[in-house]
Formats: sequence, C-alpha cells, structure tokens
Amino acid sequence: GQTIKLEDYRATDFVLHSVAMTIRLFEGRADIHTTLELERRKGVDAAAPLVLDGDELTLTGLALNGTPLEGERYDASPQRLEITGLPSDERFTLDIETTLVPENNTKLMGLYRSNGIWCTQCEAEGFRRITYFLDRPDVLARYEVRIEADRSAAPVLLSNGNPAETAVLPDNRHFAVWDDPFDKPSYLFAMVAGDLDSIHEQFTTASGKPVSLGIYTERGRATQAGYAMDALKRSMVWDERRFGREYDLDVFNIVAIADFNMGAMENKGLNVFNHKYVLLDPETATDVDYAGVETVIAHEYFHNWTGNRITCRDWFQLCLKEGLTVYRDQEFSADERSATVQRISSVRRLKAHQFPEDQGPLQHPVRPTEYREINNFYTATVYDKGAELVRMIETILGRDRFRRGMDLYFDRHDGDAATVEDFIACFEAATGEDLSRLALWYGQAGTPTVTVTEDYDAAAGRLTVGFKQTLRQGTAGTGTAPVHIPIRFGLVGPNGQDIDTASVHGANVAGDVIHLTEPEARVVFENLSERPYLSVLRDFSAPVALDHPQSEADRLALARLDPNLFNRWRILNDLVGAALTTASRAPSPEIQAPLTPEIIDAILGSAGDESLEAAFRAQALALPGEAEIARMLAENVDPDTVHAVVEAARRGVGKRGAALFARLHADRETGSQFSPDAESAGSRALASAALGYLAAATGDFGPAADQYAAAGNMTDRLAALTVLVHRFPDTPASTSALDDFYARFKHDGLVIDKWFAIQATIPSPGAVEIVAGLASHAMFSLKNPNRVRALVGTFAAANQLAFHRADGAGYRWVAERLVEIDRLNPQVSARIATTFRSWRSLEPVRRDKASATLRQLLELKDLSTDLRDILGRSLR
Ligand code: HT7
Ligand code: ZN
Repeated sequence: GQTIKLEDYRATDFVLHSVAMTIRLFEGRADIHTTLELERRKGVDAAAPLVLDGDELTLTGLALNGTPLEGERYDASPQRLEITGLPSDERFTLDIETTLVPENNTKLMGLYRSNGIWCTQCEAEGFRRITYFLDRPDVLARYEVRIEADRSAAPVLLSNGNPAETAVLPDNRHFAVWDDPFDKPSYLFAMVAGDLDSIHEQFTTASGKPVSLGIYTERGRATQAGYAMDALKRSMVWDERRFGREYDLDVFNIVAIADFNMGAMENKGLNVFNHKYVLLDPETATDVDYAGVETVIAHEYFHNWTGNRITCRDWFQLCLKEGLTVYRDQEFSADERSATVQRISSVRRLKAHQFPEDQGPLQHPVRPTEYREINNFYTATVYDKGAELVRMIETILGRDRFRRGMDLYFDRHDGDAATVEDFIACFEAATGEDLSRLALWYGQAGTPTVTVTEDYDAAAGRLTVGFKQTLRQGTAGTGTAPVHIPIRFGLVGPNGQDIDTASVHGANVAGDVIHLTEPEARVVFENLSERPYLSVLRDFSAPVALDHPQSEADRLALARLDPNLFNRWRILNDLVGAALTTASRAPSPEIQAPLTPEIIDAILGSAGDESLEAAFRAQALALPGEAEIARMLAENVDPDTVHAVVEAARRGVGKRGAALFARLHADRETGSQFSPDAESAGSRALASAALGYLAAATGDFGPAADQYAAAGNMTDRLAALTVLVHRFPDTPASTSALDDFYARFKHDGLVIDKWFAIQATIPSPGAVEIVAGLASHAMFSLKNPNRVRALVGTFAAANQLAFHRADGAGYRWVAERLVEIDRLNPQVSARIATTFRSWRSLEPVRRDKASATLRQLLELKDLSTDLRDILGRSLR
C-alpha cells in the first residue's frame, strides 16, 4: 500500500447527489445494484475521468443514464473502476452492479455473515467492498435502500434512516425499503438481514418527537438486551440535558452481532454492535461488562451528533469524532456513576494504553499527517488522548464557555465534513480565547513531561513553584514546541482543606488552574502562615508525565488529606509506582519488601476508610500493573523481576492488612438480589480486591473456593475463579472450578471468552503451553474476533511473564498465530501485533528475541498491508 498524506487532500472531481441501492440476498450470494446521481464539480476539466474505489469487487453491470456502457469507456479491476467521457455540465446517473459472496468474507469488512445474519461494517473503507464508490468521508449523499431476501432466512430487514415500504414477493421472498433523509458518508451505511429477536420501546424527545427504539439479537437472546435499552434511553436524555442534542429520526435501531472487529459502529439510525456490548445478565456478565455496555451504547449514540450530523473531512480528522465522542461518553459515565472513580478509570486506561503507544515506535500525533492503513489509526492516541485534548479545552474555558463553543460547532457545522481547525475555531469565536498553543497538541506526538519544583520561604510565608515542560523528539519527528498545559492545583493545609490562594503572582493563574504556555513558568504564593502541601495536576488536567520530586512525607499526607479525591488516588498510585520501579531496578533483597510500612498503611488507610465510596477504596487497592512498571522503567526491563516485585508488594500489603481484608471479605453481600448499579458494583470490587490480598498473604485457597461455590452472579464467580486459577494453578480446587465453569457456560461464547482469557493470563512461564493447548480446543475459533482476542490478544497484552518468556517461546507462539489470523482477518492480526511495540525497552536477551521475531514476520510474503504496517513501524 502507498502512503496517504494529509497535505495531499483535495475535494473529489465529481459531486454525488443521491444513492439508490437494491440489495438482493441469496444463500451464497448477494447482488448489489447501485444507482448514483452524479455531477462534475464546477471548474473540473471536462476530460477528467471518474475514478471509483473498489476492494475485491466483481462488476456485473454498468450503465450511464440507463444505457449500458461500452467496454472502451471504462476500466474495471477488483480495486477500482475508472469511467471516461462523462457529461461535463449536467447531472447523470450511473448504474453499477456487483456480486459478492458474504459467506467468504472473513475480514468482516463490507457485507458478511455472522451466524447466518447478513450484516455490514463500512468504517473506514468497507463500503468499497460492496460496490464501486467515492468511498471517503467528505462525499455525503442521501440514500434509499431496498433489501430483498427469503422471508424465512431473513424476516427482519434493516437499513439506515426511516422505514418506507415493505411487501411480499413471489417464491417466499420479501423486501423492505429504508430512506435516510440525512446526507451521510458511505462509512455510515449499514444493512442487516436475518432471523432476529428484538425488544422495542418508545422514547419522546425533549421537543416531543416520538422515536421507536429497537434492539435486535440472535434468536433467544433478546432477554439479555434490557440493560442496553435502559442505557440507550439514559444516553438520549443526557445528551438533551448536557448538550441540547435531540435525536432526529423516527427510529433508532441497534443490532448485536457475534463476529465483529471492534466494539460497535455508529451507522446512522442503525448501530451495529459486537454483542459483547449489548447482551448481559447477572449470571453471565460482570460489573465491568455492565459498565462497558453503558459506555459503548452511550458512545455510539452520541456519535449521532459528533460524527454523523458533523462528520470528518478526511480520515486524518478521525479524532474530531472519536476524541470528542470519548470525551462525551466519559462525561456521561461521570454523571451516571461516581465522577472521581470514572476519572480514575479513564486515567488508568490512558496510562495503560496511550502512554506506552505515545512513548514507543507506534507513536503518532492525535491528528496524524500520514498513514498506509487507516484501520491501524483507531488507536488509544486518537481516542483517549483525543478525549484529553477536548477535556483540556473544557478546563481552559470552563464548563459554560465550553458549552458555548460546542453550541457554535453544532450550529455552524451541522451537515458538514469538518476539520480539527473548524472545531477549535468555534471555541475561539464563541469565547475570544486564543487556543493556538492548545491546538499544537493535535500535531505533536509524545507525552510531554512537566517538572515541578517547590521552594518555601518560611520567614516570608512564600511558596515559589517552578514549572517546566519538555517534550522529547520521538520516532514520529513531529516537533517539540511548547503547548498550553492547564494544571489544576490546590494548596492543602494540615487539616485537609484547601488554603485560599488569592495572593498569587507570576504565571497565568485563573481560579484553580495554572496555565502553562511557555517552556518554563514560576508561580509565587504569598501570605502563607505555614508550609502547605502542593497538590498539582488535579483530575489529571493534562495528559502529561509528572516529575514532581515531592517528599514521601508530603505525598503520604496528600494521599490522606487531599480534598481532591482523584489526586488522593493519583499521588498514592504514583508513590507505589515509584517504589515498585525502584525495587525492580535493585538487587534481590529489596524485592522481599518493595513497599515501606508507611506506604502500605496509606493504602490500607484508604481501603479501610468507610467515609469513602467502596469503588474508590477498591481503586486504592489496585497496584500498578506489571506493564505499567515496565513502561516506567523504560529500559532494560526484566519481566520476571517486575513480576516478583509486584507479587512481593501484594504479599506485603496482604500480610499487613490481613485483618482488614478478612473483614472486608466477610462483610460482603451474599445472596441478595443482584443490582448492577455503581454502588453495588463498588462493594463487590472492594470485597474481591480483599479476597485477592487474602489469598496472596495466606496461601489459603479456601475463601476463594467458598466464594466460587456460593457465587450468585458472574462478578463474584469470576473474581473467585481468577484467584483460584492464577494463585493456585494445578490444585484440585482450581481445576474443578475451571471445569465447573466450562460445564455451566459452554453454550455461551461470551462467557467462554472469559474462560479462555483467565487461562491466558495465568502468571507462570507454563502459560505458553497452556494457550498452545487451548488453541486446539473445540470452542476456539480463529474466525471469531472475540475468541481470538480472548486467547491470543489477552495472552500477548496481559501476561507479561509468559509472553516475554526468556526463551522467546511466547513471542514465537503469538507470531505463528498472527500469520494464521492475518490470512483471515488483517484488522485483528494487526491489532494484536501491537503488543510487541515496547520491545526496545526489554533487557538485551528478550529484546533480541522479540525484534528477531518481528523481522522474521516482516520477511513473509503475502502479509496484509495492515500487519505489515504495524510490524514495519514497530521496528523503526
Ligand atoms: N467508529 C467506530 C469505528 C469502527 C471500526 C473501524 C474500523 C474497522 C471496524 C470498525 N468498527 C467500528 C467505532 C467507534 O469508535 O464508535
Ligand atoms: Zn467512536
């Protein structure tokens, strides 16, 4: 594949006015007839040909204004259709016929079949696998779609927009026509046909418009869609209240599909979901699954305004819809659940996925300037750092002025294919604020470091705080100019209250935010009667690495006192992270006790504080993961040592907190009715964290075995099973629980994914052989992305010990699977291959083995563009 560059953007030579499609579905074949109404753009050379995109297509018919085209007028290949001699200044129609075999489409892009259901996935470039088209997001048109199929195989026929007509045809066939009144790009096209169950509800928008909501599932599973429906209605209400955005069609449908490349897709009026993000019940889904469904349902719904009504001019602008929509779904979850706990989990996610991406060879700016394969840019950087950039705009402007900017954006760009510049210009125009230094964030790769120094003059009652921002030039080479970094802060007194900071001078300070726009700045606080504790980067107000060499005593005080609860967690977590990193660099005696008693007591203090929410207390107990420690080490990483350090820390916390953990575990609620609400989920998370520490400290599997046996829901069951399988592998207690779990749930692929994942993450070098065995299990399939991610993806991403086994067996096993997966589904193979990205930070033996594996893979013929792109950039 060739490199596509942002700077090469230009509009199409032809303007598309409308699309009419007829899709005829048969067993083993789909015939597509598309009628395009087109016009040469004003000023375009009358001789310029029309070039349409295709991907593995077969052309079966082509006509201009109803008359079949002569062979010499066009050139068709599976990848492209070029037509010459088209009218120079009048509208014309093209009729294009293609034929496909959805059953053979294992890439799951375009039109494919999942357990008999016909469905489509068009973002980013899947529509060109259905018909020849101007398949790019700045080509918007009105679509009318007619679907024909067998009445028994596909009683349900769905597409975008509003239903227009249905009728019965001869030979037990029927058809449905759907009309979408909103112009849209092809990536938002969708069609679903099959024998589906459904649930339906009515929603009335704020202005009184009735909307029919439907969720469609495989037969027998609609009873599991109730929570998704509830989340959808709450999302619709929230977008009206928070952003004044109402829904715009008569119907909103969601379809849950078993075979899906990503989480879900926001097709206009017809969202298609990975069924993992729709189907739930207490027996088969955990609290984490419930929160995931709520988030993804909200995210896709919010795209109706941020993505669909206003779309992207080109794929370089992907963050315009994705970063903004993630920001919106995070705000929704913060309002629906606990804002502090939501922020902690978003920041954990950012640090676990985006920071390593931004600090390794796959780094790229939130708005990239070039790509070979756009599918590889649906990244943590575009999504999660993209959301952080929107959040910084909100922090800089304040909630009300941010809303004014959003209102202007919706007003000014409704119906447009917009750019990041358009978006930022709306906030500037609505508020008069200069956001040029903020805008730089979109173009520079890498995580900036903010260094903070403190100097307290007791005699003068003055605290001088120094700030410095640095950005190292990385592999992306995208510049290191100083950016606007908003630092939310507070000065905390010994009683745990923020001190009034009215007497302040130096850098630009507004309210509780210091605006860092230069490489260095100084802020001076006067009239202080005693030295306060400085709490910076509250709520993680910027996606930076913080270098604040605060004393352990200050940190421990803030971990206990900071009125900003997010920072209480963040400062404690950083303290623990620093201790574990230091121990991982040190020789073995320190490994026995990597955390000081004071740090452990701070953890236990938060965990035992009944004035705090249970979910927050559970977060305080979650130590930084092994991958996180590896990222902080940055070089010469030995995953065995890191694992030993984290384990020693767990034992240390477990032993010192044994009494607390026993109490927390004993006090857990059992037997009562399951409720997925945030508070109940928090209590379960706290009890399960306690169970993990108890097992680590005592080596007794009894409490976990009891919890497994008594579990009334999947959350408690899976937590107990994880402790048994990870801490007591090969014991009868562990194997009998694993067998029981399989026997109970072997008919439910989504639960079997958990069964695979739990075994893929057994923290033992032998996990390589375990996953190798599981790959031949009857329930494993290379064709189902969820199954592949559960076994291969989870092993590579979440089993540091085994994936990085010193003999290279983990790398080899994953590489072999990548080759097999790549032949079927390049998007999935490319995504899993990113787990190799941090190879340079490993110690020399593993570094050589990992890079040799990557190089050998790259030498193979017939790799997909997707996988080749990831491998090539990982080695750069
Ligand atoms: N906008 C959606 C992205 C997506 C996707 C991209 C490439 C290949 C398959 C895909 N399925 C969904 C999802 C979202 O961010 O809402
Ligand atoms: Zn999205």
